[in-house]
Amino acid sequence: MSLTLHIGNKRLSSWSMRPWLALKKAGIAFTENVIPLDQDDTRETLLALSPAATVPVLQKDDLTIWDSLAICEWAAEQVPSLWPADPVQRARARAVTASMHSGFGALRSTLSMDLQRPVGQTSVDVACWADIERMEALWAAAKTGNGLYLFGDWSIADAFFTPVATRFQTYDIPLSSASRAYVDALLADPVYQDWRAAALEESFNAPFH
Ligand SMILES: N[C@@H](CCC(=O)N[C@@H](CS)C(=O)NCC(=O)O)C(=O)O
Repeated sequence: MSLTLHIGNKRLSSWSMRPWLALKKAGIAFTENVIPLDQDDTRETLLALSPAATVPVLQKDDLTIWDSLAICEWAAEQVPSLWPADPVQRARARAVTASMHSGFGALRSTLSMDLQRPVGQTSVDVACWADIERMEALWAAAKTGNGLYLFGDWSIADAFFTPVATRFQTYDIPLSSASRAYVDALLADPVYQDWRAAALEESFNAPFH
């Protein structure tokens, strides 16, 4: 049955990127539909898909799933290796993912994702610096083993932090060497590189983002 992932502008929509990466990594075939944000008809289009009126939205037959984390959980039901196999590591991966999903508001609003923005610093207030420090502490506490990713093989946790990696790069945020290595690994990933290449090609005007 056909599966469609509705997403926002690849340049800007960090929430859309997360399930897109997870579905690609899982090898789940889907059609993508980009809904340009901030257009006159954007809200109407989003409301026709779900009451949340946000992207991402996954549609499969009569099933509609909105919310990035819910979509990733659906994908992990099809392909369990999207989470670590070990139950303790899986619980930890879910905890850090949930922390990202529900928090880090200062970081998200100050360092908004913009894959077309030239690299360069911006003014960062105390709340945002606190989030950056908390993010690095979270990564350090979560890191398991010597691999590139947080929990050994790539997992949904890494999907949730890939947009953060783009922000740290775009805004030239100074990081510990361990955080820098993690950021570099996420940004070198070929699946993320596919997303980025499409983002660089976009020409939508999104005045409120
Ligand atoms: N908690 C939601 C947040 C989704 C969200 O806020 N998406 C933004 C785009 S990144 C959106 O659709 N905003 C509506 C709009 O801009 O009209 C999720 O995880 O999917």
